[in-house]
Amino acid sequence: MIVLVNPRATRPKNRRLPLSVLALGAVLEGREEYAIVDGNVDEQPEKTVLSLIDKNPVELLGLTVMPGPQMAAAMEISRKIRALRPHVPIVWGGYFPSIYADATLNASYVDYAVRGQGENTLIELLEVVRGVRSPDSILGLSFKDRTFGMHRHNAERPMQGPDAFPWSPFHRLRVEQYLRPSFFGERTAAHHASIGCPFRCSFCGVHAAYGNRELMESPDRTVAILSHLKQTYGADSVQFYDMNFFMREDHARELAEQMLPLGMKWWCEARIDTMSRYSDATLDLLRRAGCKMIFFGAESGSDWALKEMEKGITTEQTLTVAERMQQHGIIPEFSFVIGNPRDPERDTRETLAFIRKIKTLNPASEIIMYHYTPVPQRGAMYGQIDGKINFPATLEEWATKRWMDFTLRIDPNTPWLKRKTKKLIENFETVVASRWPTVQDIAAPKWSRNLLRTLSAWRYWFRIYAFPHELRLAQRFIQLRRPKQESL
Ligand code: B12
Repeated sequence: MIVLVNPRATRPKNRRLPLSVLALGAVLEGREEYAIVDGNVDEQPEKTVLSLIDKNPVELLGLTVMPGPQMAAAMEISRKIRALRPHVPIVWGGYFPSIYADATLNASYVDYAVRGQGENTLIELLEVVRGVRSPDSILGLSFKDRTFGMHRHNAERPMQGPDAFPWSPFHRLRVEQYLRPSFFGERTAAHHASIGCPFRCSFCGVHAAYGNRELMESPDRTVAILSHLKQTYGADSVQFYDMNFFMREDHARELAEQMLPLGMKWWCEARIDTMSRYSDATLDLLRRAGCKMIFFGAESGSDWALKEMEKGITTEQTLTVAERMQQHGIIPEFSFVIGNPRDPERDTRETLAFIRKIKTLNPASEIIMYHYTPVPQRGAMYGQIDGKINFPATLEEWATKRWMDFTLRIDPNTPWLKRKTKKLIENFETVVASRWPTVQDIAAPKWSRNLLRTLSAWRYWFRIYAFPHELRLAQRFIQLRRPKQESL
């Protein structure tokens, strides 16, 4: 038997369909005995894993691991199982081991790290644990070479499109537990309708894990899966967790036309340059097909900073998109990563002014603000890392508060970002989030929104952001939801 674990990554009320373990289950279904343990549902996943090991001949324990709290939860489970049942090989896959393979293998309780797309790597790894194949022939695998006392990182595995793999085995889960109320509907599902992203933004983990190609699921299959989720489990809305949902306009139109009869509301992630070029007719079709909100990485209000990050968009395009989304009745959610190392003060100043401009053009725009943090694979290119940031070499160090804050982009502790600038970004964020409380907080009553709006109006008007204690207190009292902190 193979046990697949999704370590705890969210509070129960924010849990989503665990797409990573579902994707792996899809290729095991019908050919291997396997079980899924979801730490977002199961309060004692270690206990469940132990009992599975004691009742079955478990050949491999696989954990999916994202940077952040999920990594800490994965450490706990792996450490305990290694101590109590040392005969079970342990493999980590997902974004953390894909980006930080060496730190992963430095742990005595992890034997293999799978980088990038994992379905075929997992199948081939089973031959290794069964002793019929050597690990060095498996693409996308990193492992410990005990003879030479070193880590081996095999070549990348070329990516395959979603259509190359079977559907997720939804019947293995109590899907109803994952369909939570959201701004988009009463029972919101999650789906991935493509894989990869052709762009190379310097702060994003996607190209580090997946390279820079994108392959789309066929619209027929996307719609068939969504219809199944609707008919079998009552899903009425969906969040598309693609790395980059829209590519070709003809594909987007075909998908939207097929989604129209489903009557589902949806959220997705898209690029500003792509959407700035879509025709009015396409944007209108997307709204009619149920698209309610699109997440955009706007990243900065400075064109020089966008160039530095190799983002491939301009501030002009962001403003165009803000306006066009308003014309077409779709809410844009703009995310920023502020404090570019080249000139963090200037980037901050210009970006805050830019956010005000967006809000003037389209007040419905949702704003999410992070501090800029590079991923090691790309940051080194800019000299941002060498001698300035030493990424942890162990999981234990990654789990410390300093690095957890870095991962969550709460406090990156980057040498180039002055405390004063960091404070300014945070204070501004508090004022903006009070002036325009997110529409995604479906629990916040109308009076609380009005209270926050009134309290913050003078600060926004006079641009006085310092010491917004009264707003922080009010936000805590109201427990305003922050979309960027869903995992906490
Ligand atoms: C959904 C999602 C979330 C959800 C829930 C995730 C969950 N597991 O429950 C929530 C909102 C909680 C979340 C939170 C965060 N997220 Co997130 N999230 C995503 C998102 C949009 C999709 C992930 C997904 O489900 N993919 C679908 C599956 C099928 O793909 P996959 O996970 O890559 O799995 C494949 C392979 O990796 C591999 N594989 C995976 N696991 C395993 C296990 C084994 C054993 C094997 C063999 C193979 C294997 O095989 C799978 C199939 O091919 C990605 C961006 C993206 N589109 O990929 C960001 C992303 C993973 N998140 C990211 C980040 C940074 C975070 C946060 C730290 C952000 C924050 N500031 O709060 C938090 C921390 C989470 C935590 N608690 O630890 C980054 C990670 C990279 C980085 N820069 O560090 C990403 C890449 C976004 C980005 N572009 O930067 N996230």
